[in-house]
Amino acid sequence: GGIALHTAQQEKNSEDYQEVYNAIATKMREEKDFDNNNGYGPVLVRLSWHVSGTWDKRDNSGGSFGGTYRFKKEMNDPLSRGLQNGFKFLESIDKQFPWLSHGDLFTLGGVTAIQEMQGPKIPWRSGRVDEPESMVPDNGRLPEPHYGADYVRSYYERFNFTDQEVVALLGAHVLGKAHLKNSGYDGPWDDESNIFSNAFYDNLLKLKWTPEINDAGNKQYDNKEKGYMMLPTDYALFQDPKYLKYVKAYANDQDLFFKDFTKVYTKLIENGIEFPKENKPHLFKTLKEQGK
Ligand code: ZEM
Repeated sequence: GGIALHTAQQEKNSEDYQEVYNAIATKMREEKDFDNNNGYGPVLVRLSWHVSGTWDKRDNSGGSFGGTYRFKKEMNDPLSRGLQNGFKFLESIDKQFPWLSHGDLFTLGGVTAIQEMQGPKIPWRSGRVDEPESMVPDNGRLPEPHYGADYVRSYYERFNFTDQEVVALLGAHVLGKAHLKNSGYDGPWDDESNIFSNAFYDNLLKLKWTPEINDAGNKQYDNKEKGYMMLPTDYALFQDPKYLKYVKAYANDQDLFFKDFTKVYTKLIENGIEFPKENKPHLFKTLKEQGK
């Protein structure tokens, strides 16, 4: 993490960033058949989370600031398998906008993907600055899917996230799917895997989940009828009464979910960064809102 410096990028305004947004959104549209028609939205959201999820509050190391995911050690973290697809997708955007830092590119990718998949508006600030390879955090800072509520709660302690914030953030697991080859888990969380909604909570609450051992030998929770799955860390939100309270609230109220998700996701992608006061958040229009 660090303090945003005065760079050439500092001269850019909302219109410049809207242009980057539009380039990402247009490319998403052009390549919408990726991963069995999920498109690149889900993998871009996961990428924005993994580049931010290395942050450690104790020494303000890691996080989205330095854009260090671009270096091999971070990119090859076994827990980030599959995210190289998101990185490759963003390479042409990186070339088109050479003034944009990598941390800003990765986080703006997530914001664009969420909004284009009908999610909430995420106010986004620029100002991350590329840091050198020596700043790449060691692997091991991302969470594993195999465990229950105690693990999830203590993991997110590192970000100071409350139970409510953890439940709100994990609603992103309505998007995309688990790929056996990437993670040793298999299947989608919903059939509308490229629409951002509160369906994750609804499915978790209302469907019947059966623990099963998958083809990689990992325990996951399956709903045979729909063909959906839950990771052990997802199912933990149903098992733990303190988490369950928020699962119910978000299943009942999509506006509340959108509001709380926006807050915690913004916190996630800004963790450890001191933005200069003049760096006001930008609010982007979707392609649709622009009539494009
Ligand atoms: Zn995920 N996630 N995640 N996640 N995630 C997967 C996929 C996706 C965990 C996890 O182990 C996994 C958050 C938190 C946590 C997304 C977004 C966010 C997969 C499947 C696993 C195993 C990967 C694969 O096989 O390709 C764990 C343990 C988490 C915390 C406890 C948070 C927070 C997210 C965003 C805010 C998304 C969008 C996907 C789908 C990716 C895709 O390629 O379809």
